[in-house]
Amino acid sequence: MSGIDTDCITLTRYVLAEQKKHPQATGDLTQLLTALLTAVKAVSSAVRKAGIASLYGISGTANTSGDEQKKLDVIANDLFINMLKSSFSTCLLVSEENDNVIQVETEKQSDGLTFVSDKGKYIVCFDPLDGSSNIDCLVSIGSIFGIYRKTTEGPPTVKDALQPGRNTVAAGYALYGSATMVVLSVGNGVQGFMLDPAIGEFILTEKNIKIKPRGKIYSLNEGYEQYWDEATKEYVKSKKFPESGKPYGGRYIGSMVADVHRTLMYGGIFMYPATTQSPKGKLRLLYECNPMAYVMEQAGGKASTGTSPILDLQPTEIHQRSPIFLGSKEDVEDVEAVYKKHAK
Ligand code: P6P
Repeated sequence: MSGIDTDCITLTRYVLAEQKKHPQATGDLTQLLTALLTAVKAVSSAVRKAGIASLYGISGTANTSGDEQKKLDVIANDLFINMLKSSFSTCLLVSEENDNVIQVETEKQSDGLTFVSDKGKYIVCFDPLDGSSNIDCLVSIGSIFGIYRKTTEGPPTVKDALQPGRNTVAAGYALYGSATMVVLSVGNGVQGFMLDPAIGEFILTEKNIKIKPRGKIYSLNEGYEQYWDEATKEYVKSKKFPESGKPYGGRYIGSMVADVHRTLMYGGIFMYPATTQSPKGKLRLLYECNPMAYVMEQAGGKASTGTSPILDLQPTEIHQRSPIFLGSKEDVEDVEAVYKKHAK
């Protein structure tokens, strides 16, 4: 039968092969990613049948940001937490949906058969369903994750989650769009895996993704122009009214994973700057900005606050926000040059 790749590279095969490059590797990261992918597959299934299963609508509970939680938000969060907790590879979790860190304790379940342990060495920061305000209009949404190694002795504390993005061990996102795709970096470039629902496996379809050094698209919410700082106003104006050449195209979906994925694949720049309404920006450092910044740098791009690399920021609070400009290296450097000029 034509069309069947009998030797396709699944995400599991890719991660195992990467693990074998590190003799000291114990397989815990592979185990963690396998558990995380199970959660992604289950979220993908829930997102796809949301209309049928009438999973739309408000669940009636609110998260850290005060956003109304949609039912899919709650399902996605529970899936990520339960799969990661029971993977025996995590000790601490940070979720956009939970006010505080989630300790992975040692506990024996009543059935005596299953238990979770805080002996895992990884910390996972995740947004289980980002862009959920777009659920009811079927715009693409996604899950974002960043994985760190616990570097301290003793029981895990919130300080173990407050690591700079530079310490990332692996990061990526799942995009629930016309298909479900996982984009992942384990520190050796960026790979894209498409979910084949027929076999429930993620298949390598985009090898060694590299972002163009310069693009032709800028992406931000122009409705907030009156709230931008002068540097952002000057930069965006220069894209729309260039001194020479054609203007950039404007694209903005309002779903970070979709906007970032388009930027990665087509080039250009995605921006969520600080505004007078959101002085620290809107997007969260630990589970939105850092994972996306890591993927962008691994793909040859850049991610900046406008004045410094996102990955160099030292977090002080698990839900802290950061301004972010990410994408093609030369486009981000243009923004930094404008900020530098305005700093004088
Ligand atoms: P705004 C979605 O609610 C989200 O968290 C990101 O996915 C997206 O990039 C951003 O907020 C959109 O925010 O203020 O433009 O609606």
